[in-house]
Amino acid sequence: TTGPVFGAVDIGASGGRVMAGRVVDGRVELELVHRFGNQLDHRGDRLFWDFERIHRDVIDGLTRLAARHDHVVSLGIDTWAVDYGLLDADGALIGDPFAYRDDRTAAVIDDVHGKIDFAELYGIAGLQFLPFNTLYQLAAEQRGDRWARARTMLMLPDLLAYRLTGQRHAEATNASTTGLFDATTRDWSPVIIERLGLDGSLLPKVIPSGTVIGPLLPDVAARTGLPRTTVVTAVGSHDTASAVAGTPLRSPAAAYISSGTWSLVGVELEAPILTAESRLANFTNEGGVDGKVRYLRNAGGLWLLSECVREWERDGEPVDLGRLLGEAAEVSGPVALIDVDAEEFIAPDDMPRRIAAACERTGQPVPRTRAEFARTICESLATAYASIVRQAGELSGRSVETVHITGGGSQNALLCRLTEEACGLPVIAGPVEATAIGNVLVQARSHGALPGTLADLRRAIPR
Ligand code: ADP
Ligand code: LRH
Repeated sequence: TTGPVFGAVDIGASGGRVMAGRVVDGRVELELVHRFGNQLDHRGDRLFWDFERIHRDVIDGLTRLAARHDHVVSLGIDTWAVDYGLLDADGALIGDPFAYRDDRTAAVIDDVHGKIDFAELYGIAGLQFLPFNTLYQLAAEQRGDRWARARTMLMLPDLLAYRLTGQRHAEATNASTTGLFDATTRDWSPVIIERLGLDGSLLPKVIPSGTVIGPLLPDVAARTGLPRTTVVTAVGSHDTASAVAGTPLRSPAAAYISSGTWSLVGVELEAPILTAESRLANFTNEGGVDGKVRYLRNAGGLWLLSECVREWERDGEPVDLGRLLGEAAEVSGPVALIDVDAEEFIAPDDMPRRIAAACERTGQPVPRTRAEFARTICESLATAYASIVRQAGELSGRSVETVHITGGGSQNALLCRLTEEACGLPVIAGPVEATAIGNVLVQARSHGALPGTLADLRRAIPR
């Protein structure tokens, strides 16, 4: 091929991909180069990510990318938020990163709020309460055995970038999910850091998305076959930041739903909303590409379904998701609704039983067939989507007119239809790969292949 190629490494909780992106006639074209599974690693009572496995998959993907394309100019990396690795004084990773579904933070949340109460935290960081936000995870680390050796904290995309380039930075969109970040100044919050008794030197310098981090380390270039001149460019390294950048929002009246393991539902703003009303609605102000604010709610997502499927497949045949959803669409009669946000659904394992128990407890018909479970999940997600879209409009003073669904959930026709009905607004489905597209858009602009503002970039999103 000719023309610059941008490699997008996009890793979600349920799987990762390495894609080759190019700009052809002003539009991004994506080619899947490598896809790999991702899953929680249970070790005793604890949940981890097997970082070396993820790293190997990234290297494999980059090796395939190099075999297919000569002109790889840049790489961008995004992953899910909130999780991190700790480096020791020699720059070595101290053990595997904990996975955010690990419940060890339950013991420290009150303690954290005793040092800085939630209202004050919200006024600075503007984050919705989630028990796994990085600040609670670090508070648990402070009681653990790795803390004494920890010198640097790197969020997962920054940790991968460090492995590829040797450079340590904190990309802003993902730093904004830690709870240690000031949503207004867009830098680490000295107040929160001090109150939590953290050493500020743990946190690397913040850089905005679009910044060139540096060239590949010579051994990474040699191992993958990528040119020594290939650089890593910071993208919206929080996957949801890239997903929102890669959503064809045409006006302030457009809301988005990034629907995957989680559902991220909201609107894009110019400035954070840090009011008590917003706090009580548990809306988050995460940092977006180009200084935008992703004003959204993190709600439960297709994890509910993928965990049911995992359970059913455990001692049976593989489940055909398309067929299951087709049968779910045919279910007639009353359908039970669950609270997709309930903390009881955060942990892995035994999901059908937990869903059935929630239906029983609330006096609703208990799903019996797999199709009924799938229907309950899709109806419950659609109901949550509609209520959050409405709230996002109210809290931000916008009248929402259209709703975009991106990510894996945009392939779920039942979910899209139910969402349209529940919102009473037109739903535009896709792109499925909004995240990888957003990743490529930011790189392409940094390297002169696309011009201008975020609105300009969005015109390059494939139809
Ligand atoms: P993440 O980035 O959080 O890992 P994805 O955006 O890749 O998640 O979405 C994964 C989810 O998308 C799956 O759990 C599944 O429910 C849904 N999905 C993926 N492919 C399809 C499909 N062909 N039809 C319906 N749903 C799908
Ligand atoms: C989606 C996501 C979401 C976070 C969650 C931990 O992949 O990054 O934005 O809230 O994972």
